[in-house]
Amino acid sequence: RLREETSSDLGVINTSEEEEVAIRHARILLIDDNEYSVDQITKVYDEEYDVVVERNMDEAQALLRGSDFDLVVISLDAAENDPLRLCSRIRTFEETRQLPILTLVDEVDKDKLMKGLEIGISDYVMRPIDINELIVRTRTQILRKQYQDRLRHNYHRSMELAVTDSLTGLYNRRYMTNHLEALLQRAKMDYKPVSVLIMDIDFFKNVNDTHGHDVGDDVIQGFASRIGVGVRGVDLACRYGGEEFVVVMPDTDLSIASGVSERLRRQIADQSFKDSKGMIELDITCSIGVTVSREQEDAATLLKRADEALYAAKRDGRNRVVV
Ligand code: GH3
Ligand code: MG
Ligand code: MG
Ligand code: MG
Repeated sequence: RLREETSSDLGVINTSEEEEVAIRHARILLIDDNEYSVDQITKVYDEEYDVVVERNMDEAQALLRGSDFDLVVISLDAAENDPLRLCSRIRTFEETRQLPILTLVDEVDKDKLMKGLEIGISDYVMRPIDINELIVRTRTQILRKQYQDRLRHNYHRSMELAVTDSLTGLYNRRYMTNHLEALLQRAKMDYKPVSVLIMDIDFFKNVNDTHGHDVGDDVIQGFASRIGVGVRGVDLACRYGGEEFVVVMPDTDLSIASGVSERLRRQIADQSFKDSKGMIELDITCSIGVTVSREQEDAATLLKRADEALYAAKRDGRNRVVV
């Protein structure tokens, strides 16, 4: 009950059934050079997990950095190698820092255990191994790891949602405005032109009215991905409103920006759009207003001037770029 409440507070939806499925697919790396114990452990693990056995510490380290394990089980009394050094490396490297480490340690080797705990091993099982204890401690570590993965995933997802538009995957208006504001601040110190273009699909209401809102959405998505392909990595494309888009181009003067605008306009006009079912083919055009920053200007003023240019492009007959 307590666990359930904690989970839902954090926005994590999980049923115990889902957890069971996840745990059964867990991947374990077992690092041990004692054949008897490898045998004993893999017999137990094989029923529930994907187990990879490695006897050599350097090989193990390479394996860990290259693939996605849920748990590493390390024997601290591996004879020829230095298991504690491996533990410490696992804790040092970014890719493996979060990986749980379960150690197997001889009852008489309290020293090694203490060092391991200092390095940050997650748990241990004493030799001679009590199988039931091994099963429970293994399971607990895997559940914790998978729970943390879900939290991390949800965190990244919510960060992404805060800055992007869900239909197109482009940045949202607020993020673009902040970004533009920051670029203009920088431009105050060492003057570099920032160009901005606003695009609006021509007669888009007709698309919705004739084919429905879903087809309209498909066109918006297709339109957005053509913008994404058409601009440089340093340029920032955003969905500004319904079927309006803004591209912010740092260190770009007006002649380059109008060139980019003209290329985008043609990329839209020259190739027809299809709906997601592939049933409908539509010829779409757009109008573009483009402008460049002036000294001491804020984002709102710059965007307003681009919008006025867009309005002029509409008034002059659409499917055109106005500077
Ligand atoms: P114009 O050439 O003057 O731009 O004509 P237009 O018909 O495109 O007019 P306007 O840009 O003012 O209107 C855009 C329409 O886009 C209005 C709205 O119903 C529709 N729209 C806005 N957001 C969405 C959306 O997310 N999905 C769909 N399908 N339609 C949208
Ligand atoms: Mg309009
Ligand atoms: Mg429009
Ligand atoms: Mg519009």
